Formats: sequence, structure tokens, C-alpha cells
Amino acid sequence: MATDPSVRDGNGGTGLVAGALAGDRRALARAISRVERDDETGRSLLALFYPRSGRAHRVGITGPPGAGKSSVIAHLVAAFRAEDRRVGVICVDPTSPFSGGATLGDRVRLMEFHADPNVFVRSMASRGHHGGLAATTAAVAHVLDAVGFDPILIETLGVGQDETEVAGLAHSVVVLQVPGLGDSVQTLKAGVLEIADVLVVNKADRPEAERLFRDLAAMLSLAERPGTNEWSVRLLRSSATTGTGIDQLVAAIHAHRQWLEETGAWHDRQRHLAASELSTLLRRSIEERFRAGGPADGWSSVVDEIASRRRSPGEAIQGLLAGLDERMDRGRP
Ligand SMILES: Nc1nc2c(ncn2[C@@H]2O[C@H](COP(=O)(O)OP(=O)(O)OP(=O)(O)O)[C@@H](O)[C@H]2O)c(=O)[nH]1
Ligand SMILES: [Mg+2]
Repeated sequence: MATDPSVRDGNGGTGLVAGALAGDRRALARAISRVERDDETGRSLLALFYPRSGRAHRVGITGPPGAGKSSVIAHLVAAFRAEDRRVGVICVDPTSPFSGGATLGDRVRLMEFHADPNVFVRSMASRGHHGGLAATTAAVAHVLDAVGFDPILIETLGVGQDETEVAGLAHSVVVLQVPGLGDSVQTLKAGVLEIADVLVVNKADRPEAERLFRDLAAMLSLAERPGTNEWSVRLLRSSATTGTGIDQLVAAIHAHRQWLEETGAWHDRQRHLAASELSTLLRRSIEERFRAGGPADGWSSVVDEIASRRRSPGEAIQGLLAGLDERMDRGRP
């Protein structure tokens, strides 16, 4: 893919790249759809965008269902727009029973930016991602980055595995917590504190918020790592209904980016993001190779062997890899 995208047009959608780079929103939206589909055209398009990406600050916003992630993001978008930044937003529309109906909520909340050419919001369904949501999210982020959106705010589901996955997707991670989810700190799942760069008690307008804030403060002081070069996790309060605390959140996000850049940690995070993307994609392509390479029932017969305890998963994988090596050897000239 060495051809300059600006001179390509038409076939296979590569003209979309030139259009998107020139600020054509419809071209951008269509290019993103192709990239999300992750077929051959999508991958070619992404390869054209990719060399132009790498500048945007990706900020992940995570937290339990209904914590106010989308509401906070709407405030953040307004704040970054006031700084004249072009803001990209990627949100995952949960299709889980926990938060059905959020789709409409997100749309309504972010509707006010619909006419602003410097805001681009992409909602993705959480189901049906060939190769995983994280891979699709990263791909869309590269496109938005390439066309000049910075920062890119990524709302991720705070449930299940996805909770810490955001650390492989964002330079800065904002974790929202809310009062009223039972015994406050108990609900803070393992791993969440480790990934948080900024910890926010949202719905601070609620009476129980202060107790949660104090508990989290105590927890953070216990976890405080020594060392001058370390980032110390910021703990803040916000209320997305009143807009209180949003300024401090914006300041914390800026401060974290500045810290990343001044300490060289930006470079480390870029490598970390690249490594997690590589790992996700590699896992997926190896699996695809196995599924495509053998007899049609090859995959399910291996699953049967494992399920019926005839082979351990480890042995089965060794067998599959040996088969792959053989095929690669045969394929050599
Ligand atoms: N009282 C109060 N309500 C809030 C606050 N922030 C959000 N909400 C309300 O909480 C509900 C959920 O807000 P969302 O912004 O959709 O939360 P979310 O985390 O994006 O939700 P999911 O994407 O479904 O996980 C909405 O009814 C909001 O109006 C807040 O600071 N205070
Ligand atoms: Mg939401």
C-alpha cells in the first residue's frame, strides 16, 4: 500500500481516505464502517490511515453500568471544544441486560454536538465484533487520530473482562465510581485501581458520595507508591447533572498527558498500546488460520477432544501448532 491515498480514488473505497483526510465527514463515517468490518478493503484502508496516526491522546472512560460515563463524556466534549480541540468519541452501546436502553441515552446526550464538524461520535454495538471489541475500537481510534481528532474519548463497558481491557486502548484511564452500589469500596473490582490514572466519584450530588470518596482516598493512600517519577492517581468528585467537577477532570486529563510526555512514559504507553493490539490481532489471526486451514470439522473435533478429556488444552495447542509449522514448511519455496 505505497500509493499516496490522495491520488487514489474510487475502487475499493480508497478514495474514502482522501475524502476523510480532507475533512469530509461522510467519507470518514463510511471509511470507519469499512474498517470496522475488518475485511480486506477495511484493512487496506486502515493501512493508509495508520502512518498518519499516533498523535492523539486516547482517554478511556470506564466504570460500572449507569455510572454516568456518557454524561461525563458529554461535558468533556464541551470542555475540549471550548479549548478548540477536535474531539473524537468512541462509545460502546451496551447490548447487555444491565444497561439496555443506554443506546438512546447516549445518542440524546451527545446529540448537541451533531452539527459540530469538530466532534465525531462513533457508537459501536458491543456484540458481533469479529475478533473482539478491543481490536475494533483501536482500529476506529487510529482512523480518528489520523484525520486529526485529539483527544479521543473512549467509553468502555465497566463489566466483565472489558473493565481492564481499556488499559490496552488508552493512554490515560479515567475510572468512574458511584455511590449506592452496595458497600462502596467492596464493589471496586480487582484490577480497576491499578489501571486508574484518574479516579472519579461521579454522582457527587448524592448524599452517600462523601463516604465513597473518603473510602477511596484511604485506599489510595494505602496503595500510594513511592518514587518521584510516578504518577499519583488523582481522586476527584463530579456531578454530570450539574457539571460540578468537570473542570478538575479536564485539568487532571491534561496533567496526565503532560506527565506522560515529560517523563517519557508516553513512549512506553505507545508501545504498550501497540503490544496489546498486536497480541489481540495475532491471537485472532492464528485462530482464523486454524479454523480455515484444517478440515471443516477440525476445530470442533479438537474442542471435542479437550471437552472429553482425551487431550489437555495445552497438548491440543501443541498439536495445532505442529500442524501449522508443517503447513508453513510445505508452503516454503
Ligand atoms: N444524580 C446524578 N445522576 C447522574 C449523574 N451522572 C449521570 N447521571 C444519571 O445516571 C444515568 C446513567 O448515566 P449515563 O451517562 O448513561 O451512564 P453510563 O455510565 O454511560 O451508562 P451505561 O453506558 O449504560 O453503562 C442517567 O440517568 C444520568 O442522567 C450525576 O452526576 N448525578
Ligand atoms: Mg454510556
